[in-house]
Amino acid sequence: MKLSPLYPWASASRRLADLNGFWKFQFDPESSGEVEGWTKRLPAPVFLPVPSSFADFFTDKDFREYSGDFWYATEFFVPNEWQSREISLRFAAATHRAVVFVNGQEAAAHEGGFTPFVVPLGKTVKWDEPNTLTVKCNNELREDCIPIGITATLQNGKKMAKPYFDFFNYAGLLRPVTLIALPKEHITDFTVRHELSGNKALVHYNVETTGDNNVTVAVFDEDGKQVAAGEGKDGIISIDNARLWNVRDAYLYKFVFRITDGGTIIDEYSEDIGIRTVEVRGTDILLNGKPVYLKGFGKHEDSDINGRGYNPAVIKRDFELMKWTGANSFRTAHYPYSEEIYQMADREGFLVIDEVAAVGMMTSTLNFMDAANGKPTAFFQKETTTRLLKNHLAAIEELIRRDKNHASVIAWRLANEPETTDESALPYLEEVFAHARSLDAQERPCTFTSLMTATPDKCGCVQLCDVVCLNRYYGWYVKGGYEIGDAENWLRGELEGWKNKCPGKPFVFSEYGADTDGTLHKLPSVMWSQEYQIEYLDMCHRVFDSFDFIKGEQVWNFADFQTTEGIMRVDGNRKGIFTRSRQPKAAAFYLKMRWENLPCDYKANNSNK
Ligand code: CKX
Repeated sequence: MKLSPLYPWASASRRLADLNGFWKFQFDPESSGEVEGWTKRLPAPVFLPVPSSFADFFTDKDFREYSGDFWYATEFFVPNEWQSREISLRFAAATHRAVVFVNGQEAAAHEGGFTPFVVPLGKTVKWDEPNTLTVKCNNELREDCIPIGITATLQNGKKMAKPYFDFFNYAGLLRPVTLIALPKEHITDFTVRHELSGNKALVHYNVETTGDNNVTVAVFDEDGKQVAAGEGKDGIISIDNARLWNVRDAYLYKFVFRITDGGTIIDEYSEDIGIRTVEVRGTDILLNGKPVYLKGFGKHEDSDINGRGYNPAVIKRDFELMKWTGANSFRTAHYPYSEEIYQMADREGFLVIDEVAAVGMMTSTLNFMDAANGKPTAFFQKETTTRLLKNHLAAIEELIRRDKNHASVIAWRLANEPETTDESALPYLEEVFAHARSLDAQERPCTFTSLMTATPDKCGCVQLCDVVCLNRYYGWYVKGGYEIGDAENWLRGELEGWKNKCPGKPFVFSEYGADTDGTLHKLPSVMWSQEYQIEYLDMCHRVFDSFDFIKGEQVWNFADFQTTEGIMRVDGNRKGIFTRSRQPKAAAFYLKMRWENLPCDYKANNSNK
C-alpha cells in the first residue's frame, strides 16, 4: 500500500475528522507501559491538549525536563457509511518517535519528530463503535537520530536530555492528528516542475494513484476561471500568459487532480500552486530568471506555554511582523516546520530555505559550545555514524516528499553546522547531498550552514553547496563589545578568504546575531543591550554590503526562544529581533529601515538582470 504525504484536505471524494482536543496523557519513566497493557488503557492519565508540547504546562520541573516514553490516548468513531473507504490516521508530527496502537494492536511506528506519517487502519477498525487510539511517544536524544544529542542518567536515576543543539527539546504530538477516509482508489502523491517559455509556463506534472483509472488535471486562476487542463498520470500543462509566483507578490493557481472512470469522479484532490523557477547562476540566486537578495530571519517554532506545538495565532503574528520589517525570506531552523507555515509562505510570497533536523553534528556536552570553540570532535567517525546517516537520509526523503511542490521552498538545508573541519565529514555529506539531489524534481539548490570554525582554510565540504551559507558571530562569540572593530576586520578577512576559495558562488549569511535583553538600554552600549544589538547588526551589514557575492542575510533569530538552561542562556536564547511574546526590540526598527530600502535584486550581476 502506498502511504500518502499529501496534506489532508477534504474534497468531493475525501472525508476527514479532526481528532484534536484534550487527550489522555501519562509519563512512563520505567518504559513499562507496553507490558502493563497501556496499549489499551492508560492507568492514571491527566488531560493534555493535542496538538502541543507537554513541557511547559506543568509546575513540576521533573515534568518539564522529562526524557523517556510518554503516552497519549483517545477514542475515535468511524461511521458505518465509510465502510467502502480506506481509513487511516495522519499524525502531522510526533516528536521524536512514536508507536501507534489501535484497539490494542500495534498499527505503525515512526522515527523523526517533524514530518507526517500515516497509519493505515485496515481491519483493526470498528465501525460505529469507539476505537481506542494509544500512542507511545519517546523524546530521548540519541547520537544516531536527528536532532542529535544524548540522554544522560542523573545520580537520582532520572533521565535528562543533553542536546548537541541550542533549542529546548520540546516534544509530544506537536501537530494535528486527522482521521482520513479515502476512496479505495485514490491519489497518493503528485509532483510539479515548472519551465518558463516566453509568456507561457509549462508545468510538468506526475500523479501517483493506487489504481489504473484515468487521471485529469484542471488548473484554475485566482478568479476561479479554468485556464488549462491535462490528462494522464504524467504530462505537461501549458498556461498562456501565466502569472508567476514572485517574491512578496504571490499568485497561486488551483490545481484540481481527479481520478475518473467515464463520467464518474472517483477521487479529487486540490492544491494551490505557485508557478516559478529557481536556480543559481554564477553568484546570483534567480527566481523566474531574476536575481533575488534574501532579507529575513532564521526562526524557530517556539512560543510561550505551547512550546513547539502548532500555534496558528503565532504563525499569523510572525508573518505580519516579518512583512512589517520588509523581510522576504526565512529559514526553517532547525527542522521542518508545520505544513501550514509553508502554505502561508506560498500565499505571502516568502522565500523559504527548508531545513531537515540534522542539527548537532558535533560532539559536545556543553551543548554546541565546545565545537564552536574549535575543539576537534571527529563527529562523523563514531560507531553511530552509519545509523545516523540512515535516519538522516530517511528524514530528507520525508522532507522533500512533503514540501517539494511549495513555490516558497527555494532551497534545501541538509545540515546545520556539521563538523566539516574533519575529513570524515566529506563522504557522509556527499551521500546526503547526492540523495537530496536525486529526490527533487525541481532541482532546487542544496546547502548546509557552516559553523564558525569552518573557515575557508579548514572547511572540507563547502564545494557541495550550491549556495554557501555562513553562520558567523564576529562581534558576539568572537571579539564582542569594545573589540567590535577587530571583529569587523576578522569578518572581512574571512570573506576575502572565501572569495578566493569559492569564486562564482553566492553566499548567504544564514546566522549572525547578538543576544539582547529586551528591557536593557545602555548609552554607551554594552553587550546584551539593545544599543549593542544595533551596533553589531550595523557592523555586519557594512561588511555584507562591501562584498558583491553576499546574496542574502538571515539574522539569528526572529524572536527569543527557549533553550536548555545553562550559563550561556538567560531563560533561553535572546538573539531575537522580537521578544518571545513577539514585541519589537529596538533592532526591529533598525532592520525595517534597512530592508525596506534594499531592492529585491540588490547586488544583482548585470548579466542576470
Ligand atoms: N548556531 C556558534 C546554531 C543556533 C544557535 C546559535 C547561537 C549557534 C551559534 C553557533 O541554533 O542558537 O549560539 O545563538
